[in-house]
Amino acid sequence: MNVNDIKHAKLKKWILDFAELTTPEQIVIADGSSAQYDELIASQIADGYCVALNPEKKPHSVAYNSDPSDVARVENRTYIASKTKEAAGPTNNWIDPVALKETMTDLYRGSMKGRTLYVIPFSMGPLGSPIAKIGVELTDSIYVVLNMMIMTRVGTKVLDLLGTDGYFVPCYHSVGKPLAEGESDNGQWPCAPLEHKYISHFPETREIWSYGSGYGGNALLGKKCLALRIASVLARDEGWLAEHMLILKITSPEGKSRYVTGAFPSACGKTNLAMLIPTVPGWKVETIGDDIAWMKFGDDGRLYAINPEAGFFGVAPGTSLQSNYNAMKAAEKNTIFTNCAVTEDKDVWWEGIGYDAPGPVIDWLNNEWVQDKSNKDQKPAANPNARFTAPAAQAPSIAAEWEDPKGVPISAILFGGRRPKTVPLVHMSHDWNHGVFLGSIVGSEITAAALDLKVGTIRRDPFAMLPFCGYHMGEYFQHWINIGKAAKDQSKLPKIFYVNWFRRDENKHFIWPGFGENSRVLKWVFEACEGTAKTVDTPIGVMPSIDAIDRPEGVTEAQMKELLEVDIDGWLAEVADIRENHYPKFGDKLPKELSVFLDQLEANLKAAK
Ligand code: GTP
Ligand code: SPV
Ligand code: MN
Repeated sequence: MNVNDIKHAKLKKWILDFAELTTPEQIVIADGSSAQYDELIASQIADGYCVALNPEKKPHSVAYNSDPSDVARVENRTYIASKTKEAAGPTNNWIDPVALKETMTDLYRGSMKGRTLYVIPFSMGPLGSPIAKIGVELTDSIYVVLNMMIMTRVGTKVLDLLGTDGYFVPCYHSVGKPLAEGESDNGQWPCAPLEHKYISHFPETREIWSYGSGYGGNALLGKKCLALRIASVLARDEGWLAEHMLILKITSPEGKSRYVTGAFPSACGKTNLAMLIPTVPGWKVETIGDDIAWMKFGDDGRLYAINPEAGFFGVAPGTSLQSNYNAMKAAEKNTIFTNCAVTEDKDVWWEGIGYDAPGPVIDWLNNEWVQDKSNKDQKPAANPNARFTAPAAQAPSIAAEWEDPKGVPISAILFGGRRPKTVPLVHMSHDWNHGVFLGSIVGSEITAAALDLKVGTIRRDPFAMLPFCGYHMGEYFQHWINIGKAAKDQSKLPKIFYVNWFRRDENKHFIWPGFGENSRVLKWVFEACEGTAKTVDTPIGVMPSIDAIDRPEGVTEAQMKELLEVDIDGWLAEVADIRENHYPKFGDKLPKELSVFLDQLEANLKAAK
């Protein structure tokens, strides 16, 4: 298909105008066919951008190494360019949209020289679903085309759906590395220096302009840019929720199923929870989604969630057959690996894969790397934010209904993060608004999923949406409160929980074994939804009684007590920090309800002291 065959006049003009600005050699439409995918992969292998993996180990799969400067999202180069700074709020980088468009237009001028402009028509959500949104990404990165083909629903069928005048979210992307006459990348990952990178969102006009990075959420624009930052604005305006959440289905030994979503910050365990294999006998967990949930009320007054994505862009390090069997299976074929190590027999390897490196490997920096377990300071062979891009349908745990256009009804919402202290294994809110309070105060240790932040330090990451909310976070809190008010029947709203798998002992070891053992907590959550859970009231909310959750192997009675205890002084320090450093940021946009909950929490803690 040729660009001139496009029947949507506005779309065609938009493509041709961008081509005129960026001056690519040619324009190619991503038609969504496997023939085109294979052709593009073959060209990438031939040009040295990636290596073909051993078909006996990882059929139909490749491994890329990115530029060392382009390995994760760049939060300090990510912009919400609303008309006013106030609309973007205190937690987003704001730039004036007019000035930004001027700057970026200059950067885009000639930026695709020597390259091909690919047109990627994509649908977030099952094609034609009333909840789905269509976007079109223009990019000069074949890596982006290939990843989008796994992560979203791409192709001419999307153009058919658009017809002659359908609505699409326009998304520009360029790696920002024009080629001079006769110049080639020589297989090097193309990108621009940090100061030229821009991941920009125009919430009022629903546009995305990305420049300079080829990696993950910076470049696969359906994901964080459309499905979270732009969608959060649409959701606010249209009365639904666009969230950084996994979606799972849990089934009890009696055969009763419930659906649970969970918002944890980047690299804090969503993919793992969505795919876990329960250690509690008789229970079953299946996967609907691992990163993003769009939730709307159904006619029955319940909140229904869909996964707008079609693949997993999962963290590789730490993923093993023991920790996440389903992810390993999902990524055993038809997968793109990025910044993993490659073994001599052309398989991938990473830290925490469950076995030692089988001989020397080529590390993510393209150097030979020999494992030295005596050297605790050895640099890792895989980048800590190395990822696999795998089709969701390949996970053995995928639920039959994962593409149901009406979504699945949600019984429980979990919030969480990495907290070495203070926050217990699990507690439940008293009601929806109290749950909104819990979401608003979430904090977490920073992980390698963003480039420009100090790994390990704790920051507040409300609703795990700090880097992904397209508007004022105070208004976002209010929107959550409004959704609760809009429920026809309060008793049908999901129950809200705050979980923490990441408590550490004095030797910095995790106290809770996590992964499959998290099913013990999911079981309690399930029982709380049924009204059969053993609970105690505490100053912070409703908690399991000490015998409510069976102790996993390796956790002592004293440790279990510690995991389920309310650390009064720790929580008082938490309250003080929220009061001094967190809530004041939102000014008069902070919903009154939330400061009342904070006062109440402080009073409860003082009374218990
Ligand atoms: P994004 O894709 O960045 O949004 O991350 P995510 O929230 O899906 O995180 P993921 O499940 O990929 O986990 C990130 C890292 O945390 C991996 O190295 C996991 O092995 C580790 N992890 C996940 N769950 C647990 C857990 O229950 N306990 C411990 N200790 N580590 C976990
Ligand atoms: C995250 O950082 O939350 C991710 C990875 O899911 S990325 O797609 O790069 O944003
Ligand atoms: Mn994520």
